[in-house]
Amino acid sequence: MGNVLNDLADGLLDGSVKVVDLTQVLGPDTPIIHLPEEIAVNSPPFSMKEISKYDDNGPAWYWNTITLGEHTGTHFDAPIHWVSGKDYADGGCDTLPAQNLVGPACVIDCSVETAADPDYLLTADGVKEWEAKHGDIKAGSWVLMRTDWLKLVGLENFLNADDTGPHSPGPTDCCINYLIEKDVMGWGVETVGTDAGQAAMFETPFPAHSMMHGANKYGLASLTNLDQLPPTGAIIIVPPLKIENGSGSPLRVLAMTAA
Ligand code: 23J
Ligand code: MN
Repeated sequence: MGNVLNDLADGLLDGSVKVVDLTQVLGPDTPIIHLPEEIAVNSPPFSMKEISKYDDNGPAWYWNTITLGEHTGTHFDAPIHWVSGKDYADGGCDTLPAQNLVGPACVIDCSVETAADPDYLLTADGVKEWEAKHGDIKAGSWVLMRTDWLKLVGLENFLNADDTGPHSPGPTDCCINYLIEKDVMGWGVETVGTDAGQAAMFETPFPAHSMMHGANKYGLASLTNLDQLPPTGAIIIVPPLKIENGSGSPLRVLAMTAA
């Protein structure tokens, strides 16, 4: 135990521990969730305005002002994002415990199912099947749903919406209930939000949001490159910006894996 960080340091230096970037590029083309205008105000897209670029506005420096919603691109959902989690004193971006922001990842590969059906839903039985192969999910783990979504549909079709609404994969309410029973730390996906595209119409609407945040647990959305992670063994690092009373934040998500 005393040598665990020394071993990690050696692994990082000799390349036997690989760092994988699970983050999408954040820019004007970053897909944003679109909510029905009758029920909700939508988030603005990302935008960037130059302050100076080694010019009259700042001779030796380049910097920009950015405008974006908290839930833009690869981002973290804090418990206070949802009404069910609003009263957790440690449920905001500035109050959640740092210890919760680095941990093991269980990666459930749903890429084949999603390629066959963009509305694919991972069930509790699907999670149990994964556990039968890869071992029980430990309390405090992050559970990540691999769908290869960006590779499958591209940035232009990321929301995959038609006149029946968005079509993208996600969890069932029973799946989320099972993960809460397992006392996971959080739930991450490669789609625009932690719930399926059709989740507004579920019997329990938005289960990943309502139930996970109701249990003081976290979400990660618009992850990418989950195909580069093993089913178990990776460690993810997921600290949101320390926004005062923040409901979530874009972040850089890094994973450490054995090369
Ligand atoms: C607000 C309302 C509904 C949803 C969302 C945000 C997200 O997906 C999000 O980014 O948290 S479903
Ligand atoms: Mn969000």
